Amino acid sequence: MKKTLGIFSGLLWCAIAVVAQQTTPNIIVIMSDDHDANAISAYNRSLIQTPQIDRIAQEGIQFTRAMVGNSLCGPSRATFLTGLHSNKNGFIDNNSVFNGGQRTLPKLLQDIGYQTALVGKWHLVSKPTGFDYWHVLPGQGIYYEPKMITQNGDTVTQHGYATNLISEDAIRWMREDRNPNKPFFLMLNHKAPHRYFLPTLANIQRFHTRQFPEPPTLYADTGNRGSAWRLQTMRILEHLELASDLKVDPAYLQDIPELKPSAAEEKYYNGIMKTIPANEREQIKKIYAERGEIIRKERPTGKALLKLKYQWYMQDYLACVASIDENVGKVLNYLDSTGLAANTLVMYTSDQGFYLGQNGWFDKRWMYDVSMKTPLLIRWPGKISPRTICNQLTQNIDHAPTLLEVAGIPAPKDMHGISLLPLLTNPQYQLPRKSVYYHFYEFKGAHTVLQHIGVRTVRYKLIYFYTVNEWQLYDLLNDPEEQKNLYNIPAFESIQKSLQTELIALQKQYDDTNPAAPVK
Ligand code: SGN
Ligand code: CA
Repeated sequence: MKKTLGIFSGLLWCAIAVVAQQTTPNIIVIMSDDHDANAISAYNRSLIQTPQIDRIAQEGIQFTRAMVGNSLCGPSRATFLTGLHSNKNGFIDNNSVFNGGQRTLPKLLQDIGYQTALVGKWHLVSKPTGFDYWHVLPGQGIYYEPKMITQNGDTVTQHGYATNLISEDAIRWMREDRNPNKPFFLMLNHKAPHRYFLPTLANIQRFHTRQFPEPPTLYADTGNRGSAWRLQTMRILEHLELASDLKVDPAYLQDIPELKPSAAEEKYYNGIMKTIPANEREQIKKIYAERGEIIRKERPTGKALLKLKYQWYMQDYLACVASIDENVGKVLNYLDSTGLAANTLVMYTSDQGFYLGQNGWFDKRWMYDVSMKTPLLIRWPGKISPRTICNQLTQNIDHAPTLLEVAGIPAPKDMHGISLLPLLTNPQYQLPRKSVYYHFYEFKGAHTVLQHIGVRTVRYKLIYFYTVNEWQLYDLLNDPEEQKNLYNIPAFESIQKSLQTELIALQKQYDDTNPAAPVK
């Protein structure tokens, strides 16, 4: 009798194990680089249609207040992997090296039986750890004929266009290499639409004749808003380069002293053009020659030049986004055609937001919503109701805890984020959070945005540029563009005080001792 019971309980455990295995969801995270939410039609229909990315929103949940804690590539990715703000995971700016020995999301998933894979942008300098398979771009990577680092340390040139290659490699891995008896976690990280925006021929053909609405602050005067605004170098007019960024052949610019590209820029232009396959290169150059002809004919300066540069920037950036959208479609179709879709959570996000002309800028870094906000869409059939919209404050520290709970294990208590799992299955659920914290460190280097910390609630934002002792306070309800600094305006005194108290509390909570003393 005892023996029979033993066999019976053994069988029962096997059965439970099989069911558990079948129901443990696969997880795919598609993370693009510098993809602003306004360039996704689920968020804003005025710039581009992205029907494939929109499918994730239509069949799942769309977050409208998804924030990052440090709006820069490496720091954002390090936070994604660790569930920790930069001060605790150690990757504070793009000059950092990721400590791959630390606890990460993929390692914790491996521990519970997941097979893990990473394809595309990595940008954390040290070799990836915690992934059973990885195949990554060195540094920023390039669009055409990108080099990729393989797991045995070789750097191999791939033939084709990075956005396609990365998706195709991810699909190949799912089809050929993964163990079908294990759940999987796949990170599919695009280089696009990061600078220097280089679209496919088909997509620049679609976009080069389009004109896009100008943001109301495109021509704003940015010289009179304090030290940080004065010191930034992210103006489309002066810092977005005609030859390298906008592919105007340097031959058109040689005779115009104020527009003549530097030797480095010219070299970069020649280098990227060479990467495009010869048969497409001539057609692409022909399209870009239109820009050169306009420059030669009109010799635009000031506002007229900014007007042109903005349109050309949008054409190229959005054409790069169009390739991402096509490739999201390929991944979703693969999941549908194999039946994997039913048990696979798909997340679409970016490493941060991106300026698309607001304040006359490109790039990110600031705690202003344009760059602090990132797109976040999640589809999980049978668990998340279609067309769910969430306006609650979330942050990229939440991703690791959320995905661990999705996989069935509690998040470690010392992760900074909060699991969004209860919210995914019940949109009425209120997250236990009234504010999010921000700390940007990288002043030296590209775009020179001063270091700052701050706190954002649903309604207000307080920012402290601590190296120059300057504060800003915004009412996001009445001033969503963050144009009117309310700091030290008597009517906002009590709000200011309570946000300062909240900022100190967050510094303590996350043990962020830089600046060493809590502010004020
Ligand atoms: C490079 C870019 C910058 C960009 C940073 C960080 N310049 O330095 O424009 O802000 O990367 O981007 S480039 O001339 O090399 O393109 S991030 O997304 O990797 O953080
Ligand atoms: Ca980025």
